[in-house]
Amino acid sequence: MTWVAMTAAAIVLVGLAQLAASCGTGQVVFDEIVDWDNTTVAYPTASRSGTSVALIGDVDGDGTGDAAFGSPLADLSDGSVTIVMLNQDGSANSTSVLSKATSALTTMLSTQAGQFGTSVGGAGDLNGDSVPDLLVGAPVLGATGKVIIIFLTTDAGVSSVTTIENGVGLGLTTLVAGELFGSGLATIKGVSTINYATHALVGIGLASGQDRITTQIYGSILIATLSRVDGSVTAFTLFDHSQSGMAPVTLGSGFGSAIAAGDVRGTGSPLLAVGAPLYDSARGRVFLVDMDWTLMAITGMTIVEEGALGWTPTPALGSLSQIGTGVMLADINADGCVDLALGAPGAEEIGPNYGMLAVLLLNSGPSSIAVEAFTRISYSANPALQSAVTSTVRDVRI
Ligand SMILES: [Ca+2]
Ligand SMILES: [Ca+2]
Ligand SMILES: [Ca+2]
Repeated sequence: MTWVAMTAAAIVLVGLAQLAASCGTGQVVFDEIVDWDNTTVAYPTASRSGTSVALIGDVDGDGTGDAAFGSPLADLSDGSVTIVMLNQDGSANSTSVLSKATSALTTMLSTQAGQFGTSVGGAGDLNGDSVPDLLVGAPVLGATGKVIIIFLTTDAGVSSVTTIENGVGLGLTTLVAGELFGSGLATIKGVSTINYATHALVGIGLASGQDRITTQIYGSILIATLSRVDGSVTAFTLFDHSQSGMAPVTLGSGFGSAIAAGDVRGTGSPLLAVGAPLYDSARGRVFLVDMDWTLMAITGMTIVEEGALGWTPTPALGSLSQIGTGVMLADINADGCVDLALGAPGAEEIGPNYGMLAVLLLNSGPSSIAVEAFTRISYSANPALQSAVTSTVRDVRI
């Protein structure tokens, strides 16, 4: 099993292994670490490379899935995304950088520092040419932020581009200026009402989303159904703080900074994990959001934070840990129960560097969510990482 853990200085693929036991028990151990650094993948400097990452499918058709990572502060915050063709062992075979220097993106990205690459996502092929395509969030591009859908060629070039924004898939005034639309991106699988042969479902974060009644900023998420003919939005729902089920989200929490989806309860229906890393002056937390996908409604929220649900990390993460800057849901230990991983880039550490990745092994059911074991992956806790990890963990994806 391969993870991609992103840091500002290196990109680390971590293979994790564990003997399967009953759900949520046991210990996660490292199986393999593959480090991408500037000798294997060229990063733009001071670009926050690794702010986002996604495994996007097999772009070049060699049988191995490929990856993409964002560098939103590249080129004075115009941003870039690097597509990495992977070898089977997780090493980089070749790379392709998408930025305003890419002709299909020049006009869109040249107008301002839009932080293209703040989020990246893969929803498979969205234009019917069998090549997986790429979604990229640029949360300060234009007044409201945009999600850009990039139709890829097999050499990781761009065949064409479309967007999700006001007037393109959304209503003319769906998004309000300054909401940071595209701060997080997730592909949502397993929703019974979606025909995945013809459509994809994605969750998009608005980390500064406004309550539409009070105009105060809480953070929001937008769920969009995309056509696999041309990537266009065929339906969407915006969950701002004024909507039913959103009351637990607090002011200024950055809700929507990161999103993931997975069938945590084992009911056959995914819930969402939504990061709110600015909660409590940047302590951060994650909301597990139960959804009624037929009604497209939020039915409940479970809060994951230090000290809750049985997660009691030692040493404590501290008051600026920014829990939920990155989130991932996946069955990490292959025991049949979906687990949660969290990036906490400000977590206090023993040693010179802050930041950690928390792996929370869950044992959940239709009416309960419990953390039964947890593992700290960080500079100080894992000597094997010390040669690779020199800065903070932003994001994790499987
Ligand atoms: Ca490939
Ligand atoms: Ca395609
Ligand atoms: Ca599991």
